[in-house]
Amino acid sequence: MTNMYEVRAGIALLTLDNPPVNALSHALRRSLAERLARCLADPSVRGIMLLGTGGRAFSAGADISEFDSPASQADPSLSSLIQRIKNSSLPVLAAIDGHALGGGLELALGCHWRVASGKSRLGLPEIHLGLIPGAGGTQRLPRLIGVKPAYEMMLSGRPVDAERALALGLVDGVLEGDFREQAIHWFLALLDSGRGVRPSREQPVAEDALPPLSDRTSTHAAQALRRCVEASIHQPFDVALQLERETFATLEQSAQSAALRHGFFAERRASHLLGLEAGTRPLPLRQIAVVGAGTMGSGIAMCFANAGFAVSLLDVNPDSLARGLSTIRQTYEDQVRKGRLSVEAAEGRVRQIEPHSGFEAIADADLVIEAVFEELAVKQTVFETLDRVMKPSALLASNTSTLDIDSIAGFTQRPGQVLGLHFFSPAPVMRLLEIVRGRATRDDVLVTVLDLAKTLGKVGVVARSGDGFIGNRMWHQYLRQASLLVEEGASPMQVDRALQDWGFAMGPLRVADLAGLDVGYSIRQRQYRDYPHQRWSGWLDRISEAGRLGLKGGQGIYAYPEGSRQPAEDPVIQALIDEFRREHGVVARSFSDEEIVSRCLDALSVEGIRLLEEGIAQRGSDVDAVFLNGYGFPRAQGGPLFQADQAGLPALISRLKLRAAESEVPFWTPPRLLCNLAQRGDSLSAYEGEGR
Ligand code: 3H9
Repeated sequence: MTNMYEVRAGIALLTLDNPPVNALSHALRRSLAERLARCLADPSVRGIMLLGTGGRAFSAGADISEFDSPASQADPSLSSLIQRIKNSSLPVLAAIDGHALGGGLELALGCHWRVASGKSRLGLPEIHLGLIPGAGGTQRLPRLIGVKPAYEMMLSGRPVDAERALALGLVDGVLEGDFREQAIHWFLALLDSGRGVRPSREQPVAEDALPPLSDRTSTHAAQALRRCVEASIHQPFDVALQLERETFATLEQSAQSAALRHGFFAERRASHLLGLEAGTRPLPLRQIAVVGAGTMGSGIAMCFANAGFAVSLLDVNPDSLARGLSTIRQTYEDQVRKGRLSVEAAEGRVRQIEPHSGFEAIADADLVIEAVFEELAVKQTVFETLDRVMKPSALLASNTSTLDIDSIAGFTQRPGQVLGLHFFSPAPVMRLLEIVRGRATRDDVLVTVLDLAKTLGKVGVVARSGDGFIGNRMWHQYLRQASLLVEEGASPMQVDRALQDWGFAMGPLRVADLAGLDVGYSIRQRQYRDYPHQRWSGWLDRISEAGRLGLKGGQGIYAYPEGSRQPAEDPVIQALIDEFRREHGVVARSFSDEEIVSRCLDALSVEGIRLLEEGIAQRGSDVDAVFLNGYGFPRAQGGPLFQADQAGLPALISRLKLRAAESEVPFWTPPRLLCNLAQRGDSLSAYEGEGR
């Protein structure tokens, strides 16, 4: 950080210089306070302008990594820095070029004037971290833009663009061209017109009724936010500000906020490859091709079109290609109908997807993603063809969810450029992208696709090749426990409800129905061969063998009366389960919801730890990022390994030993890595492997 201080035509430029996003760390706050004091003592200064460096961000807010540490409160706190700005005898302008978020926007709200460049985004997203704005935002924003819009902006956490900010009165001007020069110009004109210091707290708050919180939005943080905004109407400014400060401090200590902050950093950490050689640069990706126009291939093509790429969609079968294109068109039309996309944007996206039926047409693509039938022999034909046809520098990716990437790489003469890109269904919606690294995959290739994941708005997580990679391997253990719990006495509905009440988007047995029982059945038949020591409960297989396919067939573990997507308990299935228990001499017992949740979570943790031991996952937080973004794990619980840390590793070890004594050795045997970490007092979610 440089201590930049520059005076231009009587305007002191105080630069927020803490790359990459100018988080308001203690060092930056102190440096700003020192420079502010210097300005106020400098007779040549008429006005003070705060601006960010680099054009990426004014500031992304408080330094989240400082939370829970003394640095977050160290003098000057953000609130006291804002107070000094407010009390400044010289007018202060916030010149926003890029993101002004959280404490970054609160800092700007504390300035007397605000201007923004056209590309700026302004918001108070603290709610996504289980927090409320804690440096005056809940009081100053309602005063500036009105109670209702301010409340809605803070409750949704969604930033607004510069144009909207101007319409709301959040900024005083939107400037184009050379932003810094324009901002100086704007400020000088303001000062020359005789205007200057303008405290927002003196403006009254208009009374406005707040809309009620729905079940979905009613979190601790949302309730706290509502109380603070109500205080902005009914309480004096200082009293309400004190309430905000105390509420923020309580929320900062909450388990929910700790979990959400863990999720935030887990997703970002995942984008860094461990053991990377310095100077490794991403390769240019301009032209993209997708092979296979089925559900996955079409969905992947849409991901690229949505992110502004032109993409070739290839299918050698003209009927499949036509079907794929028709699905794509239909999906965009649905989005237009729901008001999510304009007609022009939808048409533009369809045009960005260019259909082809011959490989030669895609030979110049920089990256090709294969999404054909999940069988090694079929992949072999495609990869041999791609290797022959594609330009030598092209990267070849497979969307396989089960097959060995090294075998696929072996079909080519360029194994360093072969990798897995495992999109989840529906591809345009699901945020997770598992990036599967073969033994030979080059680091620059991985860095390239990690960057690509960000461009596509996905969370990319690197996994080594291995059965089920990270996510599906853990998922199968989780589903296996769900099936065993039913065998032992719980009902499918109880298992699903217990996990849903705990926060999962959907219970595992409902997901099995949604994914198709035939899919799970065929995976299990292979797993019985590959892992003979592992016991699944056979009732699930019997349902498939009875011809029930799950949701798509209208009946599976549940019944779906008259095409409904809502599962209903089916007496036929209860009878099938009872029969299965009788045959196997199982006396059904009752389970508490806590027992169900604890056992399913332990299964996820133990398998996640094994993935770390085997080096398939790079770090503990990657495992959490996978489950948060691909499997409906509740964000407010932070991820399976974060949960294990919260409950304490010694407690987990004791539970696993009990489970092993009661039933399955070696599945429940505590992994060595877990014992070592527990002994050292280290945590699972902060564990990092060795990289390469
Ligand atoms: C707050 O302000 C509380 C106050 O109300 C009260 C205080 C008293 N802190 O996302 P990216 C890092 S709460 C620390 O990949 P992008 C991030 O980890 C805060 N670090 O870039 C990453 O590190 P690395 C309210 C932060 O361009 C790097 O910056 N603010 C912070 O895709 C690049 O980030 C928010 O919730 C931070 N605040 O997106 C905003 N922000 O390079 C949180 C980022 O090591 N931030 N980093 O992986 C964001 O939403 C996005 O980062 C942003 C840029 C949109 C700004």
